[in-house]
Amino acid sequence: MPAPRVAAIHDLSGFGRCSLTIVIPALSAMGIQCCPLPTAYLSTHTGGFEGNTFLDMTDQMAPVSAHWQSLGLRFDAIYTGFMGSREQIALSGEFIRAFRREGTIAVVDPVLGDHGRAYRTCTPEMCRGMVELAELADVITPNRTEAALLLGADYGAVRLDSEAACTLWAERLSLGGRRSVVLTGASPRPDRAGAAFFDRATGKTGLVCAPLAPGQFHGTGDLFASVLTGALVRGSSLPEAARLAADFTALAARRTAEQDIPRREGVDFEPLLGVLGAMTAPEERGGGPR
Ligand code: PXL
Repeated sequence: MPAPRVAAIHDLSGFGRCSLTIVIPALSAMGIQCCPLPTAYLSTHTGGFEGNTFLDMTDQMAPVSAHWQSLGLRFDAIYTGFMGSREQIALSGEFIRAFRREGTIAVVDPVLGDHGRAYRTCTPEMCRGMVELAELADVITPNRTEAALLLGADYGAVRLDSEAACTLWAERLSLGGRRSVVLTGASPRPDRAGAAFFDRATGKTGLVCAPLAPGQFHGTGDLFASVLTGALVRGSSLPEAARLAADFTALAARRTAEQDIPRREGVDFEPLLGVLGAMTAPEERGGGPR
């Protein structure tokens, strides 16, 4: 049975752990072939490092897509993340339209900001573009800041401090039930962290939580969305996938908190990749003809 295959449209940041340096190892550990389409190469991510380089790779995106189409490649999922420009967001939308088939899962992680603020690279125009890209998604994985930006809501209004509030915001992000939502940063109790979900397949909402690790680490959002994507591709339901993503992200955050490393170096997850493989459910859907 061939490994399931995911096209991953994210940036490659050399140091600091985020996007492809998390997406590729996490999906590989889950037994999934990851085909990266890098949107940009940066020396480091933009959170906590000054003077990072930024090589824009927008002009590669359409030729890569055309080549993959000429090869007749099929993907079980298309998974998008951090975007470097408005044009990249539009090209990612074209990629989804070109490669989407029956059963393809489009996961859009609308990477726009954190802690109530848009990332310094993210312009209002890019936010508008991300709203449009997210309309093509089967599943979106915003954090609280991104939820506010997607909905045009005030950050302070998006309160995730009770189960009812968390699931209400998840449902509000579903475009009237047309897409599934996994909203991270849910904190129904001060000692718990997790995600609220709206599952398009069942119309149900719910919450998955794990013990809160001390501190917050760069890349945990990318790790969560990668594990969620991997589990969905392997046939898990949305609640099961959210559960695995919450559990593994909490484990990685706990391990990171135990290490004496600067916060900007990100989530210290690599020694846990074997554990992620062991936690991953056996493939239910099978590879089959793509
Ligand atoms: O983790 C999100 C992310 C991805 N890629 C780059 C980033 C960030 C967050 O800061 O800077 C380049």
